[in-house]
Amino acid sequence: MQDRTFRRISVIGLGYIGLPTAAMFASRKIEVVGVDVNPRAVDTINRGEIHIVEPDLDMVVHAAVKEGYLRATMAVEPAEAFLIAVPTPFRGEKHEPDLSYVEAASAAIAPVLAPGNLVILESTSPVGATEAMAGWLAEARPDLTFPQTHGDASDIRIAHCPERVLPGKVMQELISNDRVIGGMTRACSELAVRLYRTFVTGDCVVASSPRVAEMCKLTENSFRDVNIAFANELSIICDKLDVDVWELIRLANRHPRVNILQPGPGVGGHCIAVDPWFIVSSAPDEARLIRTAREVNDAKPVWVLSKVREAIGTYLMENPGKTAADVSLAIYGLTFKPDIDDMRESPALAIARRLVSDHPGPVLVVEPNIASLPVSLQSAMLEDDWPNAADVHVMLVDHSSFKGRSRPKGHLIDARGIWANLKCP
Ligand code: SAJ
Repeated sequence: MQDRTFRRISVIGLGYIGLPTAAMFASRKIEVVGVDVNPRAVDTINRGEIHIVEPDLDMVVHAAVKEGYLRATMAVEPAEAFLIAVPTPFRGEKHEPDLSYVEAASAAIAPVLAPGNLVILESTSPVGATEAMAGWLAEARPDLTFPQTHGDASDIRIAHCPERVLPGKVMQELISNDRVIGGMTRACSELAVRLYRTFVTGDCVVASSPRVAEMCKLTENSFRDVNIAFANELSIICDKLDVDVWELIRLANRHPRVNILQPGPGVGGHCIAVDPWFIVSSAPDEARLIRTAREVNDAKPVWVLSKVREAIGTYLMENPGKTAADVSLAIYGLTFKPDIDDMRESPALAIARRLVSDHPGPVLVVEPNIASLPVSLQSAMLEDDWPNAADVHVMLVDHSSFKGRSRPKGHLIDARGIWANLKCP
């Protein structure tokens, strides 16, 4: 039988996490009101369409809107549960977390809060953010009681439940991943578990506090960042020592307790390149390894660029009489990882931008997942097919459609190891 505790759920922020989550609740026949400050997003969703790219999201949103379970608006309405899924970027040289969107969302929902309501912070947040949110809500609504002062007897329940889904697989992972739920009190956690149980088949694991849940999410992404940094550093060392890093990793990974990740042109996306900074900025003297990993990964695109320049120099030495303007470049991939169209914080895009602005010769970009080049690359040529010829080839993203292609002739910088030695000796 369906749990009727939540007749209406409000999701604040209809982006990469908020919209799929809203659609998921709505697919379980619960009324969902999505709130966003972007009128274009609101209109698009109300037409049953989506403004972001994520496999299978379009049909779930379409069905939910058509059946009347999901609608979007710019004004907050009363609900039994509020999920806040707004951006939490960092700002400044010290990478301080910017909680202004969470603060604005708190200010927006505070006027409509009523006793018995549940407020969940889903955005990836620095440790202490949920308590700060509880403080902002309490300040705005002195007529209500909150868990920080009234414990399990509070009018309002508050929890942190970080999203952990992988872009590209959001619709599966939302259902099947385990959820970490950090309520401010036991009653808060129990109500939050009840909410997620409406569609989550993974375990809903209760953390002893929101702080543990906040740190848990930051730790997961930092763990991955540190491991990718290890692979990226190894690739630079191996290049110097004339060792094939992909062969090396494949061999080392045959050890039962070694599992090295893959080097690449750097770390992109809006999560792994951001979240570790929340740990670093809260413990700058202690978080030495986490900071260094960020620096190693951020420096990788610069190293790839230096290898491209080196290859152009070698080509010119081999072809006396030619100038840099005669050298054609082919760049393979712009997205932040394979088989998506998302270019946010993409190291491949950063490398391409720099090459297009600095290189005087022709630049081809092969990117099958986009229809047109971003404005910053307008002087390049977009190819969705394999180019016939180029003097220097720069492989940046291992899209499935690139694999199995024969190694292009000419100089090659293969940042993804597509054409690495695949056979074990
Ligand atoms: N990358 C490598 N080498 C690897 C693996 C990844 O260079 O071996 C690069 C990718 O090319 C990409 C970047 O790292 O540029 C990040 O890609 P990703 O697939 O590792 O992760 P995201 O950013 O798409 O999603 C991560 C996930 N976190 C973890 O796997 C610990 C996801 O579960 C989180 O929900 C998401 O961050 C988030 O929203 O925080």
